[in-house]
Amino acid sequence: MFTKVLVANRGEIAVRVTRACRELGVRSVAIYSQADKDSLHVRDADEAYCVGPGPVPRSYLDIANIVSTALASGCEAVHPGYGFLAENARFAEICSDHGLVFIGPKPAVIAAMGDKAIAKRIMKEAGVATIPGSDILESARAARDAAKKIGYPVLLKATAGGGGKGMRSVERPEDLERAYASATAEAEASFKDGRLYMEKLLVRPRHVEVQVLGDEFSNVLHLGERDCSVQKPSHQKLIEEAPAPDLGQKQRRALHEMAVRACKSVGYTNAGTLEFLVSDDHVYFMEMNTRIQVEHPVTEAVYGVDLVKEQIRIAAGERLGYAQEDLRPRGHAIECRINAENPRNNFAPEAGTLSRVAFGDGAGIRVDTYVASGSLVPPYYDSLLAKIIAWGEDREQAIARMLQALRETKIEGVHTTLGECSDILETPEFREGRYDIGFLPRLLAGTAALRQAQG
Ligand code: MV4
Repeated sequence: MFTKVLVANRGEIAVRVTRACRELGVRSVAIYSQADKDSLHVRDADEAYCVGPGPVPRSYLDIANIVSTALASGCEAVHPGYGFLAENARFAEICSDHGLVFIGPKPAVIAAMGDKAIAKRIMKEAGVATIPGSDILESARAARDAAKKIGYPVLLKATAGGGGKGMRSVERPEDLERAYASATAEAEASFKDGRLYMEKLLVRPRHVEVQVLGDEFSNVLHLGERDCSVQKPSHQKLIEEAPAPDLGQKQRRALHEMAVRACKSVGYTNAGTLEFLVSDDHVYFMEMNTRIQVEHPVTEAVYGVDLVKEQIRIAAGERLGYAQEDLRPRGHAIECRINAENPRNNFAPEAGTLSRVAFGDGAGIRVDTYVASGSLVPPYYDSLLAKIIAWGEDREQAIARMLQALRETKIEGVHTTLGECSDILETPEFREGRYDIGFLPRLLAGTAALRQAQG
């Protein structure tokens, strides 16, 4: 095992990784920006070093500074968390060039999965179901031919994309040229890569993803699925749960089997997530994320596995200590993301001082956070303040425990998503587990219209 690990992140995930290090008897080194100097992730670590000013490119993305800090402080490995440098193949490569273990998959695998069109091609060749569509499109004219073959409606996607940037749905041939132009322009502006590919547009799909772990000895295990269909119009997830409600045993098995097969075919190591869309009883591979995800705690709650500790053990060259049949899910878990943002203003992020922070607790409740009363929320970073995770023997108990924990939680100083999370959990669609990716946008449009009508 390592003796010292640098945590190349901030916020709740830096706190989470630092805890995993401590539990493994590994010393942790925090990095922080000047804006984060009083943050909890700094106080929790054994050592902490400032790597630059608040703006992300000058601190948490400053590769030279971070690698130098890891080397100067005597670290053997770097945990990237999620976001920032977590899926930067060049960063992983530079770490390894300097004798540092990057806690994640191999740089070539990160790079391949980062290109959505390449990832899809690899998965298709591995026998994983993919959404009917085209390869990379060379021109608007190629797009027209592809759409004719696929059949309208179609969806243009950016190969460098993810998160919906550079994505356009097209209902009719006469709309294609304009959609192609605006999608490629947006992709070019966002990623400096305007390449697009096309897919059949799925109607009201659900977003279901599978957690995997692979060690350095070609062992790959899955830890079931999560439903992450509750997303804001901006494609940001708000509520996730495990297992996915309303999924047949046949589809569930197909998802798990495809995820493991996909990982074996690319030589996947460490923790990863395969995203699928589920529509009309069909499951299709969409993207693979080569990092630990925000919503990993719902899987931990149901499987009784510490995924971050597993990441560190795998990177240190240890074998997975159990087989697939040893992993048995138990009960149900739900996560609510508590963000510092104003739901009445398009979820605009808010910065400020938190005059009061108190989280609900009780049986089955876990809170992952980096804030407490008096904490400062800087303006430069992701708005996630805390994740509340509720576990129950069944879905109904998990929902009831979550609602109670949300009611008990008090955050003053900024607007938050606490109220929206409660509202969603109270809807019949959520309670019945019958929701798709359009659920939250429809709900928000409905409440906005209602408020307008009431003046
Ligand atoms: C789709 C789709 C429907 N059909 N692909 C959105 C983000 C990007 N990573 C993929 N996305 C989608 N791809 C086909 N062929 C619908 C979406 C989509 C979506 C997917 C998952 C979660 C939320 C979503 C919200 C809107 C659209």
